[in-house]
Amino acid sequence: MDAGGAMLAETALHKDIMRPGHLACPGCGHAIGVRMILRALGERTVVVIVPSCVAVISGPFPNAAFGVPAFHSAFEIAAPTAAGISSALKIQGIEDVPVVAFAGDGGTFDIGLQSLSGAADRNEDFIYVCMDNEAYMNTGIQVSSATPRFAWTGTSPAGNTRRKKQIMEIMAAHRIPYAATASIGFPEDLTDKVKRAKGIRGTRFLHLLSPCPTGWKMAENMSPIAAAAAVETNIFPLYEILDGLHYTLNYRSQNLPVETYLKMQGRFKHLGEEEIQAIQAETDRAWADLQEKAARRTDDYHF
Ligand SMILES: Cc1ncc(C[n+]2csc(CCOP(=O)(O)OP(=O)(O)O)c2C)c(N)n1
Ligand SMILES: [Mg+2]
Repeated sequence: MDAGGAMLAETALHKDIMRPGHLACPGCGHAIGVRMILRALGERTVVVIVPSCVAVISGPFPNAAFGVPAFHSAFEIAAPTAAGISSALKIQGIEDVPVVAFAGDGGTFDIGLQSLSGAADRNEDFIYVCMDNEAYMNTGIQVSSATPRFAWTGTSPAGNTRRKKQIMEIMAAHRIPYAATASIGFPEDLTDKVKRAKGIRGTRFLHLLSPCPTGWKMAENMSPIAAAAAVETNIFPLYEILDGLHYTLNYRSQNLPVETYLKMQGRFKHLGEEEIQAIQAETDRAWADLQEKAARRTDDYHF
């Protein structure tokens, strides 16, 4: 970083917690996402990481890149680990230190789902960020239940036959105080949501779309562009759910055709017109459903 860059990094607005020199691949969405989230949370934060690319990015002690205490836990227990640390801080009278867990889509949608559900059911006090790059990237691009339909991965060489699991609906069903989607292509929205989450107590869940240039088969500079295109095509809308009931749409997209997003990525390059139209129809249906939920009057819900 040059002198100007270093000065900018030190101003109040741009104070970076994450250090340069991390171990992510060039253009990694997770590195961008973690950096933005730590900036928004500030240096009095404790991080929990589980096996995923995030664990690699941080690097080993004593050279870890995160700039805050980071606890490595097992793949399937990001949420209860965060809950335990959060409780331990409170027992010591420390109430103002947020605990944030970073787990991948494999660690959230699949392997950590049971323990996440238990912690959310108890409304444990932590922020959970699912860093969704839509496959098990760290182990070489295997399909997960977050992989979109038709996408190539190493274990879906002819295209994924399953549909992406609806993790936001699963989290909403737990009636947690705060759940939101976010995209590294919309940094202000992401920052706002992290700050909002910080001000709420209980289980807070962020579903962050975090492209992986290697696994999505695109150029290194494409992560934020693809993450923004997912939002602009309604494939990944930006919204919040309060108490599992109140839906708010945070951004009116440009309604671009899904093709705009799909054509950016080599993992979809085998798709024909029929598959593209199937994705368009499914996206339109989900977008209409979401708008309906956001328009619903929820003031009289007092459950
Ligand atoms: C119980 C367990 N199973 C499997 C692994 C091996 N493993 C480590 S990272 C990883 C992939 C993680 O994928 P994801 O959660 O999507 O995170 P990403 O690497 O994509 O960021 C796997 C399978 C492990 N460490 N522990
Ligand atoms: Mg992943």
